[in-house]
Amino acid sequence: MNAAPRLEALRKRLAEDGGPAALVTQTSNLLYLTGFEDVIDHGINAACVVTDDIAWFYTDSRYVEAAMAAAEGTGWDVRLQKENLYVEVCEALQATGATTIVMESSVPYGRFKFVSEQFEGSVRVVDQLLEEIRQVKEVEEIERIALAATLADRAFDHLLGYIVPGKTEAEIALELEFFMRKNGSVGMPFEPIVASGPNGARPHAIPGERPVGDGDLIVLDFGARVGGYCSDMTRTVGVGSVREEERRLYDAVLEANEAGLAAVRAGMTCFDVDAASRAVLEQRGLGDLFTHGVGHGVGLDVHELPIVGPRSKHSLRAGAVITIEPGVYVSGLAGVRIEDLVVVEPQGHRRLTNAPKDLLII
Ligand SMILES: [Mn+2]
Repeated sequence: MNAAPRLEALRKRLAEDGGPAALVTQTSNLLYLTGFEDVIDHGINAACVVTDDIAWFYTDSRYVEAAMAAAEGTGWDVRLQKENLYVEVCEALQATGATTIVMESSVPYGRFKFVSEQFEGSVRVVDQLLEEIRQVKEVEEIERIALAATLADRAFDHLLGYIVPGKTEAEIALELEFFMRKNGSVGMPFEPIVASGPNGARPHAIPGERPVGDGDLIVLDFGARVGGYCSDMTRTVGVGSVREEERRLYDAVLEANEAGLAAVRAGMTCFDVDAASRAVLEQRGLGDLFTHGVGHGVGLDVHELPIVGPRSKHSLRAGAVITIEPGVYVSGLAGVRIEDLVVVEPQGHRRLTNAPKDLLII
């Protein structure tokens, strides 16, 4: 992907901030800023240094050859870290006359402290240094997220033929992962959630040895990663004879999901999208059982901006990719969550998750 416009967007942001040098070290930000897809993994030791006229990519000997190849023709100057990355970055920046460094606010404190001690000038953190820019996706980014979403849809369809009473949550989670990785997911954006029966009442339950059985609802929350981009979806299915009480919960959550989706369009506040979905559950007296926000942005990270929740200050922008995922959680009994991934458009949204949403009974 051509990442040059992203570098320019960061430079514009720095100019508005008085022209500090940016020192970027968080993995998904490095990936976004450089577009070095076949170089940057989650274990990489690397940093980008950006000013008006500098674009340095520092990394160590394990990555440098791949980085040089990726950087060809991009304007990035790849620099080999010899001993200590941050000592070398600070010395090089010092030599350019730079007086201020900004880092991501998500940087580990130890790293921030070390850079602050090394650099003879001011070092500060900036909220959403790149995350703000990352909200609005380029066409090619949306294409990749859509591919990841389609792969997850296929995995769900596959599971419908795999799940039978007696399979454990852990087996189902493994089958999900196996299917997605076999069909093109590079790793997993997050550990799949398979939460059956009362375990479903824990929104982020860890799949365990519980076998699924008659009367259970099973919450399946998972995603794939294609071309570096994540997808995220949730479906809740029933096993055998699902009771009336659980069916009512399901119908309410489905209606809340549809109400949330109907509220999505560019310019809408995230608060209002959350409220539109939440109101459905509140009207049914289930508001207290919905214990999280309605959704979040998805991209290189599975959770990114904007946050779609009751305290959110964000507004939806065209080209943002978000989830709509209301749920209800009844302690000791069951959980229901239905999550779709959508692209925000000027007049509405485009769904990237297309798996069926009627209550499917296995
Ligand atoms: Mn999600």
